[in-house]
Amino acid sequence: AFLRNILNHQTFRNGEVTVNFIKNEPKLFEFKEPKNRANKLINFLGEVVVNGNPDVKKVDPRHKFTTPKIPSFSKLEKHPKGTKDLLTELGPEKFAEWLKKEKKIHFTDTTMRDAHQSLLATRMRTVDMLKVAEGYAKNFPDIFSMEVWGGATFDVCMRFLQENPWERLALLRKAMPNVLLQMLIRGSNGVGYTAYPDNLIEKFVEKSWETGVDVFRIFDSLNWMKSIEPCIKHVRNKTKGLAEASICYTGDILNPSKTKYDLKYYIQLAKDIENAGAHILGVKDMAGLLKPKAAYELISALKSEINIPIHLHTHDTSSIQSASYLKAIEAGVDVVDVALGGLSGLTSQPNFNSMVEMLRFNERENPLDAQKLAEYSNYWEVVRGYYYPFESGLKAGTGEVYEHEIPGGQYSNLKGQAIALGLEDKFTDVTKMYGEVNQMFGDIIKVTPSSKVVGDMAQYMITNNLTTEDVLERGESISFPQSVIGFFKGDLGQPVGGFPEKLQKIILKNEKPYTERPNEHLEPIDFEKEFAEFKENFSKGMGRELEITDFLSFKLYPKVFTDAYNKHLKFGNVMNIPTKNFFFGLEVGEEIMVDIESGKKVLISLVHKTEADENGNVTVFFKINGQMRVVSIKDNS
Ligand code: 3PY
Ligand code: ZN
Repeated sequence: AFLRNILNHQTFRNGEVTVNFIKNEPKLFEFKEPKNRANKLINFLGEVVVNGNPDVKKVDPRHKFTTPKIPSFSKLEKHPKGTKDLLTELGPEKFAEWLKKEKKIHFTDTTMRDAHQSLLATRMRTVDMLKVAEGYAKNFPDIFSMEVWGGATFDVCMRFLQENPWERLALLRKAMPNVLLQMLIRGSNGVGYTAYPDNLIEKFVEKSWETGVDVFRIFDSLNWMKSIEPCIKHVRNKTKGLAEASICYTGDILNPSKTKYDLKYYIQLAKDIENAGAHILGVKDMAGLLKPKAAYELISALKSEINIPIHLHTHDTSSIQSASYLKAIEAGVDVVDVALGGLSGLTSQPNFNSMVEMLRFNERENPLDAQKLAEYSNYWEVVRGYYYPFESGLKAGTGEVYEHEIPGGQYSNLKGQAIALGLEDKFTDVTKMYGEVNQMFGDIIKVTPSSKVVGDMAQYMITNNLTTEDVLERGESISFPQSVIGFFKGDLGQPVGGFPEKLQKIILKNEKPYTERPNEHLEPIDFEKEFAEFKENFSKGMGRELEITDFLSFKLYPKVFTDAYNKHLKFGNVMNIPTKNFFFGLEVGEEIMVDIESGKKVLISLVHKTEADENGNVTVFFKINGQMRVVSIKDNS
């Protein structure tokens, strides 16, 4: 074991061994760790075998799992030069100029972020991404970017998947060093649901860049420049990446009776974004409301009014968004967001494979290899089967989205929440109420976190049998959800046109609202002091040194991080357990191979489990590398 530790040590592998190497490296004498890690793994697997994964609410015993086929690629060949190399060579300004001059349409692949956020409640695990990431980057170096991080992934990684989001990013960076990696950041709300101190967001941006993010898609959930602008500055000052600040599209610019968000409004916002220093303009159609003709008019107008390239994002909830892309492409949009077939459509992005074909022999064709793309789409389609408990159940596109305007990324979550609250039968009522609440709130931009406020209120009203009139007439006696109170106080910033005053008074009761940036009320973080305290409090560690990125995770999500930390102490690193076994456990006789540290695998099989004894304990027999191990698990049923 000692020899193996030496051989595996980076210093040794780099050929930098000096006489003091062994003396200075106490870790070389740590042999027990792998055994310990394997034991922790069977604690986790034993729990799932006996009680199920707490995140899986319903198991379908008839569900058939199939094994995905990983498209071939050469491990030995280097990654071909791609967009990341071009960014390094040109720097962000020149890169943006290059992009604007490109004739062919460019694509962002959202499969590893928004697609599964919108179809599978963000549950996609890193192992499933890593199986194809390297090959994909080698096969498609021309892709504009891979959206792999941010949005809800940060929270869900820790809360439900027991993964470290920073580790995911670092691993994807390593597997895809040649293409741009993209994240979604909610302006001053970072990757959370509330405002954070400015210096926390600044450090977060800096560390995201260092770990692997190149393109920062920045937005604010109320299109409030005061929240977008500082974030653009952080990207410009702390990274060499691209600041892609976005307008969030809502309503319908073609509808003459919807005057709040008209073409003029969007053009002014786009100009403000350009003037604030963005390298790229994002047009973020989070609910998929941008109809084809509107897309043509909006993109044409933006193209003539601003000088930076334009990147369009939509969700195919209505199922007509590929038509909008076609019109936007005709109007000169530079990049569009798509998801590989198997994880595309409905609340996700339009189908990448079909988009490529739609534009075949078009003057803006991007000549990607359809055969190879199909192999990746098939991979994801099969992998998707492992995540069936998280499917939203939406079977067809819906025109109702133009009424309720629920963002694609929220739809599957809202459905899950409705089920948890026993409101499954009333889901249509919830979506209807969502639209009503939006009107009551003054027709606001709805995207995380403002969309969560509208969703919380809609569910609250349905659960308590309340109508809009009830709220307006006897709201004084109603105690509203915390997120709604915070919103009306000003915690998410200021909506376009301000708050409806009467409702604001009803909801806030005696609390006073404010109109400054919420961040101005927040104390800056003292990194040196607080990081030291953090290291002390979490001293049992993760089997490694705690890093500043762990501290950032803690500051963004204190409770979620603490829970994840405690689970880590008990179960160790569960990220490499195959997805089927992570969610559904093992069957008797089933044998799996799990990576417990880079390159070191253990073979685990389930031999037998007993009935629960009189104390409710089940004894589970595993074999680890052929050796019998036993765990006792309390049956919670
Ligand atoms: C997020 O903020 O997570 C979104 O995807 C918004 O559309
Ligand atoms: Zn989206």
